Amino acid sequence: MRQHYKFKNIPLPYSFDAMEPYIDAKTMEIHHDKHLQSYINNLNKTLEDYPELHDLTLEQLICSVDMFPYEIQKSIKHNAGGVFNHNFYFSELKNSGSKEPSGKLAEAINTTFGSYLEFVKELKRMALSVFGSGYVWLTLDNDKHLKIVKTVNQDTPLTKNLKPILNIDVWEHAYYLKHYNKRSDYIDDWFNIIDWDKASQIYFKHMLQ
Ligand code: MN3
Repeated sequence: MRQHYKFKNIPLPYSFDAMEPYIDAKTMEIHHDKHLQSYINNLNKTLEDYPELHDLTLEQLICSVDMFPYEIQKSIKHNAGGVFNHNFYFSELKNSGSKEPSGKLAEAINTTFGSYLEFVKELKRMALSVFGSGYVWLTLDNDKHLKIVKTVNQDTPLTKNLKPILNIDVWEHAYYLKHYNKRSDYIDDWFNIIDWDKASQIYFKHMLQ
């Protein structure tokens, strides 16, 4: 995630069918190779004529967007957000790990939400309540408390001073081929393929800071 211009589409660390039967191979392929690719292309195109922005990372682009020339603000917000959000989503999918969090993150989830099942319920409720397109995130706030938030379109929690730990893409393109309009089924399936080890590492890193 330390890339800067010119951004490239990082190949997935698993095959397109790795998340079967929870997410189908075709969805993974189109999601990564077409949807994410177009955010990358659009971001690179927007930045092309602004060499002063070429050393900035995605996070820096997202958090400093208000200081950029007005004519590119909207495109950077949308496309840098699109790249960041998708990278985050794809990097925390795993079909062979533990199905529930463990260690310090599990303790924090239990303390904050009551239990893992209550956490699942709350995250699902939030994910179903995203009107239109967006994401739901497990984040860490400034007081190092876990917080579930939703973002619309390609907004990110970074601009709200929240540190992302986990996200689910609830844009229709993330599930429509398999789950049709049933977002609820997609969310249930997604809970089977969360890379909890990765989420724990990120949580631990932020807690140490
Ligand atoms: Mn998507």
